[in-house]
Amino acid sequence: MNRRLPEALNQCQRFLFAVNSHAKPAFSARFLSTSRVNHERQECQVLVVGGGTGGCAMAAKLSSRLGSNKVIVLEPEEKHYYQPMFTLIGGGMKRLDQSHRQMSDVLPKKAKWVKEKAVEFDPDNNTVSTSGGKTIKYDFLVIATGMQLRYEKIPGLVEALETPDSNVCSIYSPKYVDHVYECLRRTYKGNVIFTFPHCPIKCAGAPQKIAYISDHYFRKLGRRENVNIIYNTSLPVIFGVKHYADALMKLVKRRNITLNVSRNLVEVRHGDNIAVFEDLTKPGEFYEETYSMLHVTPPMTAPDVVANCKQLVTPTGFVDVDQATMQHTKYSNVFSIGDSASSPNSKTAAAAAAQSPVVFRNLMAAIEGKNPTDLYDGYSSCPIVTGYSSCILAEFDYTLTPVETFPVDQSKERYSMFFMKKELMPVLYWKLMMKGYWNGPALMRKMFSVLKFNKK
Ligand code: UQ1
Repeated sequence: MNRRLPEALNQCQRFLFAVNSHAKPAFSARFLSTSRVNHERQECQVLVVGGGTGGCAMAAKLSSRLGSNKVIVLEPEEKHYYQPMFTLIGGGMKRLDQSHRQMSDVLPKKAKWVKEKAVEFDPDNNTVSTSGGKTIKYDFLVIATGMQLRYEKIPGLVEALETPDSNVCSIYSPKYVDHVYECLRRTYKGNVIFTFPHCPIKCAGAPQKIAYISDHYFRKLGRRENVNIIYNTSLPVIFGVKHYADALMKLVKRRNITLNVSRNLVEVRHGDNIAVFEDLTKPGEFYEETYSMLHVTPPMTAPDVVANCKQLVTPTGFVDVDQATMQHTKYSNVFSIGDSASSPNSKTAAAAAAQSPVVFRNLMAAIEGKNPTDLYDGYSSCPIVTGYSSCILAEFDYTLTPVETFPVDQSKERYSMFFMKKELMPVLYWKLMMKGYWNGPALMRKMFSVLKFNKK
């Protein structure tokens, strides 16, 4: 009887929630349709769509140069998350509340914040319409919407993630990241599986970072003997840059992590603790693996609002920009920065940092009627955290050759790089990048090489 009581209460709660969540939209929709829709028209010199990493950095640079009320930022969220902290939260090294700030504190004061969603782009008329019924007319547009997490594309996954005792977790969403450490804490044996989906994702190093952190966690607590760590990636290799892939292959072997390439998660049956994978080298061939813990990296796409505007995007739905200038290939008054752009760089905050001065200078040139001349080389960086005190700092460009900042071999695991990732990067992000003062480490790299610290 006693054991059934919480379940009954839970069901009762769920019923009340269902009643509430059905009642509310119907109620507010009635009011929306009469009095709350706003058909206001607004104008600005530059419209930045998205208040994430790229959007905030661009808004800071542009509003500081152009002055007050020239820039509008369109962003519906109340909170701005520093997403690079999510792997550390998963490992219990940081708390979720340390990863965010109020959007109003992060966006520059000289820009106007419209706290609404973009619902339609019309680049032929230089307008964007919003969820609150506004039409914003711009001279120049910066698209910085980021990517959309698509957990729902894997049958059974959302249900599993939302069932508290399912041991299925994911660092990628602020909604689920807290549960990762909880899953680690209650796992003592069995298969602990990590996945990487069959599509481009943001921070492609993160799915393996959390695997390495978990491996270290189980070792520290003496549970590793009874736990199999399995890293299943849809990619054909562990990492796209050979210099780091070689180091990671050694690490995986040394730490007895099972690496399966070309394996794509297609279903989660959380009632039976079964994950279903497709072998991408033999399409149509599926196999089941039981797990005691499953960490999922969701499929990701460009946001629907971007992908739906066919004139703006490539066939995969990303904003069709020149990969060097970041200017749109057809609309010269449109630029994109960060994860929403089609440029084939690895999608990270470091990439957005390196793109930001390029987009800024090229947009300023466009305002003056000139051609863009500043070029982005595809720089991206991925601090691959390999445990509770070590990190490999991968840095590379479009050619997938390492472009390392520091005068040491960065493919080696180091505490210094871990300290930089955990303690220095968040400060750099909030204090410099969000104010428009961080353009990536290119200058630092040049300084080290001029000082003859260059290892080559
Ligand atoms: C970086 O520029 C950046 O963007 C702010 C990150 O994201 C948080 C990073 O993790 C890294 C490593 C860089 C590159 C910076 C240096 C000093 C190598």
